[in-house]
This record gives sequence, structure tokens and C-alpha cells, in this order.
Amino acid sequence: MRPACALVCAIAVAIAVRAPKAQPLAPHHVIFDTDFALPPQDDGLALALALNSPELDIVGITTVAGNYNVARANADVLRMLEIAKRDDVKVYGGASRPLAHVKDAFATSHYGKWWSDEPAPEPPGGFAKKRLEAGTAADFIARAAAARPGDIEIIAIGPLTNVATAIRRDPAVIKAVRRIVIMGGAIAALPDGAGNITPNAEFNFWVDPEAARIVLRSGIPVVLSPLNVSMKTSFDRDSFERLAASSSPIAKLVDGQMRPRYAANADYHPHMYDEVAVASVVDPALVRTKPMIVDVDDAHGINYGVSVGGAAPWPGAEGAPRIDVQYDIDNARFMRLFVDRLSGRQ
Ligand SMILES: [Ca+2]
Repeated sequence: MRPACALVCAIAVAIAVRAPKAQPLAPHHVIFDTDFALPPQDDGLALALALNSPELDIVGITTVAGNYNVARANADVLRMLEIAKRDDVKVYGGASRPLAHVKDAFATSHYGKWWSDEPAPEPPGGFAKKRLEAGTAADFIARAAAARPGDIEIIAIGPLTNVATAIRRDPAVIKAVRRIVIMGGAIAALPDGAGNITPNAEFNFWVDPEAARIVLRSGIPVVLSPLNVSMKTSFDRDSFERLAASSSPIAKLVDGQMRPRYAANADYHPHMYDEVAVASVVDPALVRTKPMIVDVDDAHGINYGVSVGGAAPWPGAEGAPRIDVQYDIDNARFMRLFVDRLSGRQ
């Protein structure tokens, strides 16, 4: 053994001896803020992924009106937790209306039922015995963040009304929340940046543009999962069949709810939206992000609810933050994670 080798080898052995054993991943302590509906709604599939991901510790679920009204969000999420045998997860009822957006002829004739006062329809298997916790979603967000400063992350996959309300009531939320991962917006400066409710506005931001602007400008570190990255995803038939072959309760639910759609259309392969936001917390390497300045238009005109993102500041966007924007994803790897987790294969 040459002297040089002896030295190098001795160091290598020392490093190997001192190297710590692999530790389990520290869980992300998350509040799951959602305009929930059962699968095939993306919120339902996103919660299924979260519930089956040991990287995530769900400290509470908060509901908000969006896809449907908040009564349905509450009924469906309580039922989902019973199906998943996760009655231990606490649910707090949230905002039934956006901060300022009033219902009009467009809202009532297009996608989404946030404006509706209809009672919730009975979920598959009946209404849950599990009940909402006392207190509002906004109060819970403020209380949970204050109790664990710097520890709580919010995964927000609906209109941002609850988070904005929490910030307004208690600005200490801004410093206490570690970060917020938001499914929302569409960035025209990136590929696939068209809107999905108006020509340029994404649905979650359009339902409550004032809330989206408050949250983005709050100072809470933001990761944005916009339509641009959703458009790169596909819940392909092979992945669906692999999931459907599992006997897990959630896989059976997804099979029952989605098989008619796959059966009716040989080319059915829906995009994934809220699921991407969850998956990107579980495995950040799935997505590509870039820092961009992003703001939301809350002027009541043709761009109401439109998010605008750019690499450099521009007039009118003074005070808008630079945030991480997801723009691409490894769909094959994402679908493997999604199917493995929902089918209990981990
Ligand atoms: Ca949603």
C-alpha cells in the first residue's frame, strides 16, 4: 500500500464509519386546503395520494367552495376519510363564498358550483358518521401555524379564500407558515399557458382572484403548480388498469368511479391537476421549476383572475413576489408513484 493510498483509504474508512445510518424522511406537516369532491375529481385523487404517502403528516383538512359548494366538499371529504379508514384526520369547514367574487350569469352557467346553496348529494355508501371539527378553516390555519412556527406547509388545491382569510385575521400566519404549494394559475409566458375557465384564467384563481393576490403577495414562500405543468400529465389507461387491479379501498373507489369513462372513450387519458401539487411535495424531483415573478389580476374586467408571470419585473407588478413555478413533469415516474401509493404498493 503506497503512503498516499494509505492516507486516502484511512480517510475513506473513517468517513464510512462515521456516516450516519439512513434516516426515515422527515414528514412534511401539511394542512390540506381543498374544494373537495370524491374521485374522479382531482381533489379526491390528490387526497388519496396524500393519505398514502408517509412523507406527509396531514395535520388537518380545510374545505372551501369551488368545484362544488362547501356543503358537498364537507360531505365528500368526510366520506372519503371513512372509506380510507382515516377517521383520525380532522376536517374544518371553510369558506362558502369567495372574498369578493359575486355570482353572475357566467358563473352559474359554467363549470363549478361555488355559488350554489344546494344541499350536498349523498356520497357513495351514504353520508359519513364522522363530523367536522369545531371552528372555521381560517381559524384552524392560523392556530396550527402559530402552534408550530416554521413547521407547517399548506397544500392549497382550491380557491385560496381560507388562506387569505387566515392572513387577514392574523398576519402572524405569514411568518409562521413554512411554505404554501398552490395548484392554481396559468402562465402565458410558459408553454401551455391558456386558462381553463376564461381564455386566460385558471379556475381556482378565477373563483377568488382577490384571495389569490393576497396569498401570492403575502410573503409566505410559494410554490405554484399551474396549468402549464398539469398539461404535461396524463392518467393513461395502463396506469388506470394497474391501479384498478389492486384491492385497496381507494383503488376500488377509483375503479368504480372512473371505469365508465375509460370504457366510453378508447382515448380517455385525463390530465392531473391537484395530484401534481401533492406529488411534488412527496418527491420534488418529479417536477421542473423556475423562479418567476407572478401576480394575479383582480380588476373586474376581461382578465379577472388571470395570473401573469415573468422573469423580470414589469410596470404594474410592483410588489409581486418571485416564486417557484412548476412547468414540466416526468409523467411516467409520476404515474408510477401515484399508482403504487394508491394501490398500497408504496
Ligand atoms: Ca381542487
